[in-house]
Amino acid sequence: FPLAIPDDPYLRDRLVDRIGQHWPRLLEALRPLYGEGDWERELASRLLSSALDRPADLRDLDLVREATPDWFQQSGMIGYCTYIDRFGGTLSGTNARLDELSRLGVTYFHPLPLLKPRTGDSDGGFAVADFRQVDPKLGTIEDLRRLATHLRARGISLCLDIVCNHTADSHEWAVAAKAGDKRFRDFYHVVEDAERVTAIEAHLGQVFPQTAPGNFTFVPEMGGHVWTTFYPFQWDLNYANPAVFIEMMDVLLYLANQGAEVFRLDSAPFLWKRHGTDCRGLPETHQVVRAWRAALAIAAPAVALKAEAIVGLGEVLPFLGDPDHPECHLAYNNTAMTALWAALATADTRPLATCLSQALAKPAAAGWLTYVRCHDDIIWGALKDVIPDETLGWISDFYAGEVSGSFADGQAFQAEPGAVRSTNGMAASLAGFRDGQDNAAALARLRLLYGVTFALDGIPTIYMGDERALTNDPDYASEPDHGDGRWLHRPQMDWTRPEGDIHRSIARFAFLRQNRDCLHAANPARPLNSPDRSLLIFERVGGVGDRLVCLGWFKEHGTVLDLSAVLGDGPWYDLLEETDITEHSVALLPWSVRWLVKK
Ligand code: OTU
Repeated sequence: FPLAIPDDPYLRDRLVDRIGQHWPRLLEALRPLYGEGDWERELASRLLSSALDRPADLRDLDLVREATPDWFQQSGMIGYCTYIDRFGGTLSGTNARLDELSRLGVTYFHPLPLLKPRTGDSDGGFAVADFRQVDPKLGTIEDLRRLATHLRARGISLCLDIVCNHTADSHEWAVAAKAGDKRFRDFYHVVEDAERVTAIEAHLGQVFPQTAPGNFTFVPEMGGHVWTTFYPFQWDLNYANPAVFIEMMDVLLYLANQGAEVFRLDSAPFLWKRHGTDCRGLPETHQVVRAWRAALAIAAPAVALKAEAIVGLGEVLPFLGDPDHPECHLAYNNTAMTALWAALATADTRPLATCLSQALAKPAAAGWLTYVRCHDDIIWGALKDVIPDETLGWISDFYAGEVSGSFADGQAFQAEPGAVRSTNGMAASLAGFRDGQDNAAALARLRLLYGVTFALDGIPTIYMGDERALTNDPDYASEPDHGDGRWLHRPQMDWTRPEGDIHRSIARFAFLRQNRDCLHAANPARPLNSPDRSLLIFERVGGVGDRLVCLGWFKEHGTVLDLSAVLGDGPWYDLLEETDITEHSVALLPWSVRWLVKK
């Protein structure tokens, strides 16, 4: 370690050990990228000052987490995700709504981006103008600290987005770069030659081909084309510059010291660029993530990293690293989510079972975040290895309501030419819920998706409003800067909407997870041989003989199936219905879920 460690009792007791363990890992990850150099002293100095600034209560949390490294794998972990303005209006307004979270058993709260965004369109806050200030419309950094403290007092961990791939074009680094500051120009990728841009583009995909075509934006002040994978106002950071790594590490540590306990690494696959490749999930990207993990293990070990990589499982798994090279603690199990919707449209659960089997490849110490919906579109391409393109195209049409007999009330979103259009819409709407109609079937479908998700291994995360079957926002485009079709499923929370059965069901799923050994993430969901393609069966088996079998029936007609071959000896007890099953045969209502345990 290149610096003397100040004589401080906390540092002496804890930090020396942590540095001894993790500093070599940090260098091992970064030296292949940056060589040996002055950046090492700068990195060490930022780490030390963040460690010194860490508030006493968070230092205590560090100790607790070091003693319980499986904290995010525990069965009682339940998530909730929302935009602050849609949910509580402001950060202090959100404080007043925390009982709503506790009633659902929530222990992990992910408010979508809340740092100071650029003015005008900010891609829902994913174009950050200042990583150390809160959006003034939502509150102040003190309000954020207060919210984190209140959440922690309830046993709820705060998850914040780290928009690490890009900054807003109005971030001070971008402003300095535009003013001609060479140091900050190197924070971004600028390509002067238009032909070179074309050559690089030939290897790249497009995320928003209609609303933000291409991956470069010509910026006259920069005298060239700035790399902008997403919107033109989101400038990709240049991680080949060690100063960028250090600044973003400092942002992580700063926000950790405000009380964040999980970081969602937004757009993680895109961090490193190498001309002539598709620039997604390059090995150097993984080195960067590994280095952040080591830095946190030194200065804020209570904090977990979550990869936001909404791609095929083969590209997601590397973000969880391996025991010798840990990366993120958590990743979204997006293939399971996507396959769940595919099963609902096709009544065929086999691709979902395949995705669950493949997800067993996750390292034991890592965890999934499982979910039914989020603030983004459902990207069908993530299933290209398990479902043929033609069927994926049909499913996309199905959710856009373009297939006869479809129950869904969603919309298709942009895709590259020839690719399957993704899907927008609130979960309730995609399940067919329409206000003022008989919604029994739609509610059964929504409950089925949540019931399966809550039985999987991972942190099941509720997307705001799903607990009240909140539907699409049909007028989304009338709000300024909300032209992007994803605003269809980012409505205002309607607190007057009756809670009803779906709220009761989700709260019950959450309650039943508490302290149930077999639902700890160390016990993954293993699909069992199903006698019918519309039936998903998987088991969770705990160390003390505790076993839960989840049945998901994805068909509009009920059935009775002899499951003795799969279930083994009875009698069984249905935890959700609180009924005994003494026969070999199990009855399944249309679109239903059952959680069985041995009586
Ligand atoms: C993320 O999503 C966010 O979730 C989006 O809301 C942002 O617009 C975007 O980053 C830019 O900050 O492509 O369709 O594999 O799937 O990063 C959403 C990762 C996205 C990408 C993901 C991106």
